[in-house]
Amino acid sequence: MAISIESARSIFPGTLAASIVPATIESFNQLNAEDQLALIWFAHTEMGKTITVAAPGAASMVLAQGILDQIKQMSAISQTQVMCDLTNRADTPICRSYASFSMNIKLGFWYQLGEWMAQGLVAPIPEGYKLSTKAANVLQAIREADSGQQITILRNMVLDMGFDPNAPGSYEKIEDPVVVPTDMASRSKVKIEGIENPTVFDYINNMNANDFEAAIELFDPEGALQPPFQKPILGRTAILAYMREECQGLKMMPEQGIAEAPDQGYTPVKVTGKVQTPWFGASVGMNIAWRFLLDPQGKIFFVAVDLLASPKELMNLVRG
Ligand code: ECH
Repeated sequence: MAISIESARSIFPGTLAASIVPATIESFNQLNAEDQLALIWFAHTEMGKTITVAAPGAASMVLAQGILDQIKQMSAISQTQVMCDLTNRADTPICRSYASFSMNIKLGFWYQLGEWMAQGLVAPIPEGYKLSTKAANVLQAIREADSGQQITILRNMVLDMGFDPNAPGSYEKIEDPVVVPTDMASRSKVKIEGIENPTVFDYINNMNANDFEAAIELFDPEGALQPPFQKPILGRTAILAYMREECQGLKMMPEQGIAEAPDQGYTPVKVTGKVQTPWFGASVGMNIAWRFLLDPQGKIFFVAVDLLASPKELMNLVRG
């Protein structure tokens, strides 16, 4: 069979992803806005007892500051209305602006509102708010997830809010400030048990150095990157834009891997390990698999990043 991005998606089919993430998001989406906001508040508060979220960098927050200040000036009723609108994806100017924020600005926006809610500067969740049975079940599902899965659920909830008039992501993005890649002398070099492939090492080391220009050169021009629970992003230009938005400051710690014999010149390689996000640093290590398909020139034709169902999956390196 000819090799395509579609066929590449099913390499290492035994890899078990954390299906709790899409399942929980689906149940969450069926709740009303009040329940959604209260549920996130409770989940966020409970998680805050064991994991620490870092305040976003001031530079990126400048871009959301105008809207944040506008919300701060409003009456409590209007503040609650804005938060419900965002959750309901209503067509309002604030919801349109929100949709144009990069992922980190969206997260930073809610981080700030959360601080203000705790300080009483923005309308809090009413004291004694009782979740519906359905919402309480969703909260319980989140409690039972591991911390990497919990922050992924929370992040996806925040990402889906606001109003994008066309397709999601159709707006011209308000971008994060670009970080300078780590200088060559201070770059870390990972070791991966069972792997010798230079492309895989170069990929991880460049990503850890925020050197996305170098990382993108490792891809086949027709190559694709598939983030957890998403469709593949196709081609170097789109992948580079995605990396600039989503990959600054990530710490990738691959541990072990396996390379299969090439099929029609294409080599499947699976690597497992941990990834940390700058939002939570070392307090959350997400269990991740990278499923690479390298083309006959050794370029990345396809790489899927999976959030794993359990730590046991880190050891699942059986041949596809
Ligand atoms: C409050 C109540 C009202 C409503 C809301 C509230 C605030 C919520 C807040 C939530 C903050 C959540 C945060 C979540 C951050 C999650 C980050 C994650 C990152 C995962 C990254 C991965 C990277 C993997 C990749 C690799 C590659 O090789 C290629 C690229 C890529 C409480 C006010 C809403 C404040 C901060 C999950 C897995 C390894 C695919 C990117």
